[in-house]
Amino acid sequence: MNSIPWHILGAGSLGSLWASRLFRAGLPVRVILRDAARLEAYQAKGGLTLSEHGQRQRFEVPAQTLGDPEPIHHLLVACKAYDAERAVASIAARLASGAKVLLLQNGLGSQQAVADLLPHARCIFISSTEGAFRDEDFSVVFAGQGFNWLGDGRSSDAPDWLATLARAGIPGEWTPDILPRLWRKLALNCAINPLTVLYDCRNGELRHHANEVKGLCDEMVVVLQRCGQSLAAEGLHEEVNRVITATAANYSSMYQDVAQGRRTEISYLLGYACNAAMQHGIDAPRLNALRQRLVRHLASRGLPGD
Ligand code: NAD
Ligand code: KPL
Repeated sequence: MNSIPWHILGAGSLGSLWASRLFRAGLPVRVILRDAARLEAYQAKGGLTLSEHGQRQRFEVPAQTLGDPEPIHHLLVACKAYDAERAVASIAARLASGAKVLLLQNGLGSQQAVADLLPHARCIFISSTEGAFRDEDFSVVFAGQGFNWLGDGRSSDAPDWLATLARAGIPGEWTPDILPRLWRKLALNCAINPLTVLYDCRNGELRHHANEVKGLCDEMVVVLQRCGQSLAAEGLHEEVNRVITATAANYSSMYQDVAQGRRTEISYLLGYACNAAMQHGIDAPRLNALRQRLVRHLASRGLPGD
């Protein structure tokens, strides 16, 4: 099992963090890059750089392009949600039958799209609270300790390769309840992230918008319950307030995306919640109004509303 390479699709923040840790543990790893130009840029850098606890370390992780013929047995998809399906489609022919495909995307929607594309693979969803950002091309800063919940929504037994992740220092645990976890994180993100963008503020400043936060949580709870996600709905407002307090000094991930002129994952977060409400015939005026305000705000910054 340990001689089977881990292919990492998407050499951005989380992809580089995972690739560096697996490689450092002596496991075979390949980074998959878009094309020959990206491969050349990667080789010029001499590999991936990981900054952790103030120390920078370079790892000469082997890299290849999407078109490389090597079969893939273990794939980690570390693209943004809006890129995942297209990126996976471009390497689908390389996946061995029964391949494990780990999906790191935030929100919901992209995982199902990838799973539908790969009926012969075993797709595993991950809900990650680890934090990383790129300080330069192929260089990542490990900014926040966190945890990874993994599951496929079907089996309750942890796969044997999970121990490999632990050996590489990647904190994680198998859960039969991965969908409730993904929904819960989506709900937290819906109640916090768009407001931080619209009010141009850190998470903690949302304490001054308590009624608006409560109204969004109340609607989210109804959406979650109607989607069969009562577990994810339990005590949502209290947890949102706890997260606002615990991360008061932080800027939300969506805030950071917008501030840096990057496309957001709105369609897989607030957009997904609004669509789910519509499909269940739920009137969700606050969530829908928030989505419209956010889309207008993004357009004013020249960013896509999907
Ligand atoms: P990122 O933008 O830093 O990295 C994505 C990488 O994928 C980029 O390098 C991009 O060039 C590459 N990519 C896109 N399409 C590709 C293709 N067709 N072929 C090859 N490479 C391709 O993104 P990230 O911050 O690492 O986030 C990845 C996912 O993890 C997102 O859904 C995000 O919400 C989630 N997440 C991120 C963090 C974090 O701290 N960064 C934490 C939790 C969850
Ligand atoms: O996950 C987050 C994010 O910024 O994306 C938190 C901190 C929970 C805020 O929603």
